[in-house]
Amino acid sequence: SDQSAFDTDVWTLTRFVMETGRKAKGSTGELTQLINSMLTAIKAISSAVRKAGLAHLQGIAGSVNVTGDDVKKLDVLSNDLVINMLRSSYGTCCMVSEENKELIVTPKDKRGKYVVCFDPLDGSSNIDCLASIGTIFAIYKRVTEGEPTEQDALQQGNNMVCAGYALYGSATLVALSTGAGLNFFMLDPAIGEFILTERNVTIKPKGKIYSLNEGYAKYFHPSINEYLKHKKFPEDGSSPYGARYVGSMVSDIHRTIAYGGIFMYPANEKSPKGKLRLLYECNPIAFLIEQAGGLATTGTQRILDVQPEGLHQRVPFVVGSPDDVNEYLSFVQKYP
Ligand code: AMP
Ligand code: P6P
Repeated sequence: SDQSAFDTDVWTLTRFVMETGRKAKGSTGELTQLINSMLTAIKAISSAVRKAGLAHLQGIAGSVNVTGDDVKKLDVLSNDLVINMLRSSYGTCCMVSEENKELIVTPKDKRGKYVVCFDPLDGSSNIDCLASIGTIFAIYKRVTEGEPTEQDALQQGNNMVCAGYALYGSATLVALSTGAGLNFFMLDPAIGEFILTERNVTIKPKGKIYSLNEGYAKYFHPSINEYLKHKKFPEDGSSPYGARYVGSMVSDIHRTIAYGGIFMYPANEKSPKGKLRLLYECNPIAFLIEQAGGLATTGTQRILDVQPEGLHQRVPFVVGSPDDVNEYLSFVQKYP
């Protein structure tokens, strides 16, 4: 049995969020309640993901989502969990989910002042091969009065109040920021709480790993293939970079923050805007990466500066250690 002394003053994520909430001048507790409701959904998703193989939650649910992917049962379950937990927090006026084509408007009697854009189970095409998957979310204050509209969700990432991701990997981790640094928390299943494990996480200025799906090399813009050539055959005598690609963005992003380097889902001839969605994949990850001292760009624009036009719009996505992203940008300049 675990002989370590039982921590009777443990820093749980619930406590951490209440603490930062108390320090926020004039806060009513609404955001704290909203964040903690999101965490409840994440704990439930974690439990479902761990049981998926046994509970036969895998397999096609028979329908397809807005992106034309086969919807797996875990996707549907995760989506329902997030929507129900956020709705019952009384903190949202509307939500955007990767699984719902339309804006999800909160019933009047349950409305609050926040908007949440989320991907309930990112990487779900990896469920059946047991690769790690994740949940991603971004929180904004509404900008309209009265009936919520898409305008409340179509805000620049600069307006974000809070963002986070959960990674259902060898352990379940939550990365969270409310704009004052990036913190990591690990789920302790024994007490069903996320425990603070790393404060003010910072990404290395430069890494040694590049991460992208090179299967699209035939369709990449020359700047990408020239950059990759430089990583593989450095002309300056430096060592070539290692390649890592899980194909589940939260895994690839978390490794990039933990070890440094660059993650890319660039545009290609077949997907001129790339594949990843601005509102609930790129913006929250860009917010978190910048909190860790990293950069996040479309290749021509800082991600958080992009003015969204559609709930499910895609953007090219290059993020990671500042020196690596800036080196990539120098190739964009060199090979316009
Ligand atoms: P609230 O009254 O709870 O909606 O909070 C008002 C504002 O205070 C939020 O939009 C945040 O900018 C800040 N705030 C509230 N709670 C927290 C928290 N737990 N952590 C960080 N900032 C918070
Ligand atoms: P590709 C998973 O389906 C996902 O949305 C992201 O998690 C991941 O980064 C990307 O798609 C992988 O896409 O085209 O490399 O298979």
